[in-house]
Amino acid sequence: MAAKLISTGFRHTTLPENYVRPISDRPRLSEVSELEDFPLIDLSSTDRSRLVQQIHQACARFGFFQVINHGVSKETVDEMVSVANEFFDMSMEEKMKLYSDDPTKTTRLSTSFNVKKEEVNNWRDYLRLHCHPIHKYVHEWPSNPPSFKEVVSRYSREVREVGFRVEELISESLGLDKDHMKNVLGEQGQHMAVNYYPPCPEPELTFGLPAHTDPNALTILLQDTTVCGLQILIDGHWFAVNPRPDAFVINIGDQLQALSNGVYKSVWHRAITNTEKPRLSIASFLCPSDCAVMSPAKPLWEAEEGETKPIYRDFTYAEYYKKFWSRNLDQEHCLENFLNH
Ligand SMILES: O=C(O)CCC(=O)C(=O)O
Repeated sequence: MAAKLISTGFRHTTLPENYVRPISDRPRLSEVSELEDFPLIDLSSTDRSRLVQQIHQACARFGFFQVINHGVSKETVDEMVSVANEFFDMSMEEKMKLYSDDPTKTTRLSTSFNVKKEEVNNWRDYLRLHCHPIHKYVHEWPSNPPSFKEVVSRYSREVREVGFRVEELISESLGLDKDHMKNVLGEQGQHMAVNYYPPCPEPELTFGLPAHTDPNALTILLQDTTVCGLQILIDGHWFAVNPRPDAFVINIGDQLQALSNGVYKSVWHRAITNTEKPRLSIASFLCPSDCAVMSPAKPLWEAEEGETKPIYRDFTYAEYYKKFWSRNLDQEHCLENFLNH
């Protein structure tokens, strides 16, 4: 069923039928808990070994953590949020110029997740942009609001640096050379999803985004500071990750799970909706270069007693990405298709 943009400003009083999930597949919001011990990592710390240890614990246990003092200025973050809100506030006519449901397009405004594949739609519109190398894509980006290109370029450059610093810490935390991940991932691509979840008349019946893992290497998420919505699955239970204004939420994607030979987890997460307020989130995805070969780091499996091969077979990121988008979002963990048999 072809879904349409929902960032129209129109307040629905009931949920349109194509968004209603079967009873077995609903958010069950009353069963979600607060996450008390969600890791908070201060990137300005000069105690490197403690930072590395904190990263290790967070990635092995949660696959998710928050970073503060990350180096992206408050001004840049605030301007990014403003420009994103202004974008979704534009007229339908203006927004439809960018609409596409073709996942191979490098700049597109779309809705739900993958409307060509899914049976039930999700209560989300999203602007998807490729951000690196910027000069290759910036001409495709929206020209309105007028400051869009300048603000998004600055934001994505600064976020990229945060990602690289975290990748170094991740490498070290696995006992690898600090440049290991950067070297394996090659010239990393960078995509952005600006997610907009309008108020939803019946949040118990649908998702903003259903449970999924991220197909890339590392995700850096800027959450709306006032509206909750992100939830992560830990030991079979859903927990809310409530926003902290000065923090990014960072999570391990499928590729870092593969490269760490499963030591670090690419954890299921989802976005839920609410009746009151629109919610904005901005996800920046660092992606391996298409031809980078994802090969679990040797020291992580060779050291295991009796292990003669890694959990995952070698694959290129291009192969993985194609597989990911050929599926529906909430199927099995995509990495299960790449196990070493
Ligand atoms: O909106 C959120 O908090 C989650 C976004 C997300 O998971 C995604 O864009 O892949």
